[in-house]
Amino acid sequence: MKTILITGGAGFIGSHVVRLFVNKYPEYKIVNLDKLTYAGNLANLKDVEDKPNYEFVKGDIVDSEFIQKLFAEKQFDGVIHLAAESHVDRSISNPTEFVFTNVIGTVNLLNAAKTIWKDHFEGKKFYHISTDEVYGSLGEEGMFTEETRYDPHSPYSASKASSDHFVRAYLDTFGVPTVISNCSNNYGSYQFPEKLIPLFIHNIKNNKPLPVYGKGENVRDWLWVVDHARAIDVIFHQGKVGETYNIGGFNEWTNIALIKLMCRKMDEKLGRPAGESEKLITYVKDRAGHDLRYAIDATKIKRELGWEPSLQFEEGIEKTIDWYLENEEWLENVISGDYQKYYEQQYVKR
Ligand code: NAD
Ligand code: TDX
Repeated sequence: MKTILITGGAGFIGSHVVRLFVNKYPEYKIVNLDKLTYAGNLANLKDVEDKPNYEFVKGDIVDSEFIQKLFAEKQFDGVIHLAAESHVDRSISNPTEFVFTNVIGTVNLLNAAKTIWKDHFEGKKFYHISTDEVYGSLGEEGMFTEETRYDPHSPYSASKASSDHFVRAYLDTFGVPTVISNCSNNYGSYQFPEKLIPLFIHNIKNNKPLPVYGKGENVRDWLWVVDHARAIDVIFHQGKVGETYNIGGFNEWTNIALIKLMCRKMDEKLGRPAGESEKLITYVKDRAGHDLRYAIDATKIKRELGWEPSLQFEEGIEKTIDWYLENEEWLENVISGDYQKYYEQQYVKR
């Protein structure tokens, strides 16, 4: 039986990855390590928490001693590292936290893998999940490929770029078998409502202003989170050590076009007159250093590993809006912080 560590499994993308691996690979033991920051929510994993091949460990990747002990105890065969501070706006108000978790936390995991696996790297894999934001910002033309030079602008993307460099350095210097993927913006269920799509769904529903940064002309390439989890599965199993794979949806939207689409769909779903929700759009001060455009060229992963997105965006956004409308309690609990109590009920009192 293989033991796989997934870090950040209580977060948005991590919970989809844990769910996929626990259900698809009963022969693996999946250990989910998460600090349960404001963004970590064990209620995201209620449907798998009682499975025999799943274990949750609460812990901080910044605590190097704890990480070394955990690796010694569990003897992981593979690592899928998603734990991170992930919100650009928070990185602007508190950059240091991003250095601790995203850079030092990643280096702590690399050190532990290097120590435990020593020179017996065969069959082992350290898979680091990164973002398209490390490549910087595009003008109107072109796409990010795996060869695009790193050019991060926000403290978030600078910390992710730094962690990517450490991951490559540990392969080149110590032989730790690493692989990296850089993905575009994800959307779907269980995303913390500080990010554009769940925040705006919540605000539209509650007739609250929709704060559009700048002119809303920034472009993002959106991918359904379940398709990202599928890509992670493919790369973990078939990706070549030392390689980087870009993952994206070939699905570019200006923020304002996306917001208007959400408004139209929600008018229909909430039985409002056409055009009603758009009145909530409020242009606010732009994000500092706001990258204009991201677009991922995901041809390498399709060519080499056969992965491509499974869901069209119009269908995906529809499903996503329905999920947040149907899971009002999840959203309210996340917002009120009640989900912290969930952890105590589930684990501390057991
Ligand atoms: P998220 O913020 O929803 O979840 C992050 C998780 O990491 C949370 O469960 C949190 O509790 C945990 N965590 C944070 N600090 C920790 C620490 N010190 N020790 C242990 N656990 C800690 O993030 P997400 O959107 O799911 O992103 C997951 C990963 O994917 C990140 O590495 C992010 O950079 C990357 N990524 C995200 C997107 C996106 O659109 N969301 C796109 C590309 C790449
Ligand atoms: O209130 C808002 N108003 C607004 O106009 C918010 C929260 C966002 N925006 C804009 C900023 C971006 O151009 O919408 C776009 C998307 O914003 P976010 O949801 O904050 O995502 P982004 O900054 O693009 O980063 C996301 O994708 C890449 C994730 O948060 C990162 O973790 C990932 O690496």
